[in-house]
Amino acid sequence: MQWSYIHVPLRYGQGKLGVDQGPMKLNELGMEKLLPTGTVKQTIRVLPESEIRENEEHLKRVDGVLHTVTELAEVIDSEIRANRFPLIVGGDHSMAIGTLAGLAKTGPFGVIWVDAHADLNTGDTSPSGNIHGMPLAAAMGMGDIRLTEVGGRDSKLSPNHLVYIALRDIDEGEINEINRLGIKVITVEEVRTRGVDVIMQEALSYLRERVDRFYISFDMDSLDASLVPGTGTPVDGGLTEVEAKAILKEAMQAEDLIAVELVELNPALDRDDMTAQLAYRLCETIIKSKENLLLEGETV
Ligand code: HAR
Ligand code: MN
Ligand code: MN
Ligand code: MN
Repeated sequence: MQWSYIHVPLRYGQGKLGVDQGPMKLNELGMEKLLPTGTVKQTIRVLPESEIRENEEHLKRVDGVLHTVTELAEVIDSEIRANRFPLIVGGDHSMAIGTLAGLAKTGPFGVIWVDAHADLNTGDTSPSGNIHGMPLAAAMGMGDIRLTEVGGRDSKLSPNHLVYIALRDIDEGEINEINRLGIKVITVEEVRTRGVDVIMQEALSYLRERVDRFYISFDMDSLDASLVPGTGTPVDGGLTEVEAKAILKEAMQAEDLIAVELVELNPALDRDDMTAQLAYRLCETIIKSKENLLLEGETV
C-alpha cells in the first residue's frame, strides 16, 4: 500500500512555541530516506500568527486550530479514499480533531490513543483552555459546536471505540467522563505487568468486536518524562522506548490499521535533540513494521 506522509505544523492548540517545528525536525533527521518510494507528501496549511484573532479564555486560538483541522479532515478523507496509508506528524494534538473527522467520513473506526493525557476536556472542563486537551471530546460531539462540527455535524467517534494506553495525568472532568462513558483504559503499570503483547491483543480484540478498522494516535508525552524533554507537557511514570516501539510495532502489523499519527514533538524545548531522535526512531519502527522490514523480535 502506498504511504501518505502528512506534515501538520500546528501549534495553536497549546501555548508553547516550537511544536510547529516537529515535522521539519524529523525531515532534517532523515525521514525522507525512511519513507518508501512513491510516498505522497504534503503539508497542511497553518494560519500565520498575525491572522489569529480569537483568544477566548476557554478555547485559545480557536480560529487557528479550526483553519488547519478543517483542511486536515479533507486531506485525510481523500487519502483514505485513494487507498493510501497516512502517517501524520505534528504539531500539537489538537490536530487530531481533523484526523478523527477525516476518518469518520468513510464510516466507523476504532482509536488507540497512546498518551499521558486523556484529551477529553471541553472548554468548560479544561484547566488551561488549550485545545490540544480536547480532540477526543470534540470527536465524540462534546463541547463547543465549532470544534464538534469540523467535518460535519455527526459525532465522529463512539466512546466504546476508544482504548487509552499510558494515561496518567487526567483532569477531574475527564475522570468523570471516562467513568460515565465506560472508556477502556490501559495503564503503564498494566503494560509492564502484563506485557505489551497481552495488552495489545486485548486492545485489538476489544476494538475488533466493535469496528472493522482503527487508527493509532501517539503522543510523545506517553513516554516517560526523562526521555522526552522536547515535548510540551512531560509526565513522569511513562513508557520506555522499548515499550513504545513494541506497541507501535504490534499496531503497525495489524491489517486493519488505517492510519498512524505522531504528535507533540517540540524541538525548541529539546535537549541535544534527544526527543527528536527518539521520535525519529519511533517513525523508523512505524515504517519498517508495516513494510515487514523488521526481523522477529527486533524493534529497531
Ligand atoms: N489536560 C490538560 C489540559 O487539558 C493538559 C493537556 C496536555 N495535553 C497534551 N496532549 N499534551 O495530550 O489542559
Ligand atoms: Mn495528547
Ligand atoms: Mn499528552
Ligand atoms: Mn521518571
